[in-house]
Amino acid sequence: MKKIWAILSAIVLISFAQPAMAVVKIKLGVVTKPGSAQNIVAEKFKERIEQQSNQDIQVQIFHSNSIGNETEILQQIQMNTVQLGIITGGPFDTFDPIVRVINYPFLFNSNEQADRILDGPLGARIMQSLETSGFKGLCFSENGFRNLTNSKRPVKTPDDVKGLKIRVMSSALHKTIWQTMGANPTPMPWPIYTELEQGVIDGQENPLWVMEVYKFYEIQKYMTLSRHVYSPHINVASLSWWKTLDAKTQQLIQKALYEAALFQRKDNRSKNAMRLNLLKEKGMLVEEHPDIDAFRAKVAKLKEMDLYQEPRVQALLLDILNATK
Ligand code: EAX
Repeated sequence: MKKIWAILSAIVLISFAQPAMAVVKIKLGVVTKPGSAQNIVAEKFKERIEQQSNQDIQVQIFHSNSIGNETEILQQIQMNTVQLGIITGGPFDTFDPIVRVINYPFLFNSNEQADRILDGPLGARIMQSLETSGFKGLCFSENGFRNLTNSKRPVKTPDDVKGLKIRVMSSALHKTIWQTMGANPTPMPWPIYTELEQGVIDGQENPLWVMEVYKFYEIQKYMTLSRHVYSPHINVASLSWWKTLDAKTQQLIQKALYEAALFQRKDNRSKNAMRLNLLKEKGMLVEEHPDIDAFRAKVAKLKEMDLYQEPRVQALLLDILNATK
């Protein structure tokens, strides 16, 4: 009996001496499905943070539209009913016009350039600005360079785009880009397979992984390697939630998410050549050398448009254009 008491009091003492840290539970939202660029970041982050925090931080991933489209996920992050999101740049447009700067057409011409700008002080200005809308910007991962596909005809020059019904992300900028190119754009949230299949829209634009993972080769005959927009994910936390975390927890999360982003960018880029081959094997006809100068000329006037007239937005655009000359 004595022995039992001794053991019990030892247990009580130990548990008082080392109060268990309250477990931090994170709901993380992505709109796309497992195997997608966003999910690769989310899964890598979950694996790292749970391991690095000895399970004191736990992540539940909501994917495949289970908690809504990207705009709806962002609204839930603002309200702190969801804590983290790996979200494509486009739908941030209506929350803060500054993100239009990184979706500017033909802004970056290489992955290295995108990394240098986004990971540096210019990218930090975007993250800083997002706080005004209730987001804590943590880091960028990537969807990648976007390419046009359609079911109607080969596209090599802007003339070929005329009148094509193109689905674009929920973004005033993306809509304007395609209007300026001469197409007939319709903003529509993800996913869009059914609309393409039924011919409600003729085409869409996305990085190569999307055509593979979502099997767009089944319903889109033509692809143009237009690389017209580099499409980052902006990885954000709910600002009101973030402020409740202690500094150590914040650092752990920030570090694990950045590691996951670096892992995913590398992974995504390493697969592009293989994907291009696969899409051709599946029967897509690929225009590999479109007249980029002609497309670029069409959208040159965008920076003078209302979309960019807010002084801080205009200033950042000019700074990034200078830094990427
Ligand atoms: O990642 O809506 C879009 O076109 C996005 O690129 C989508 O989330 C696929």
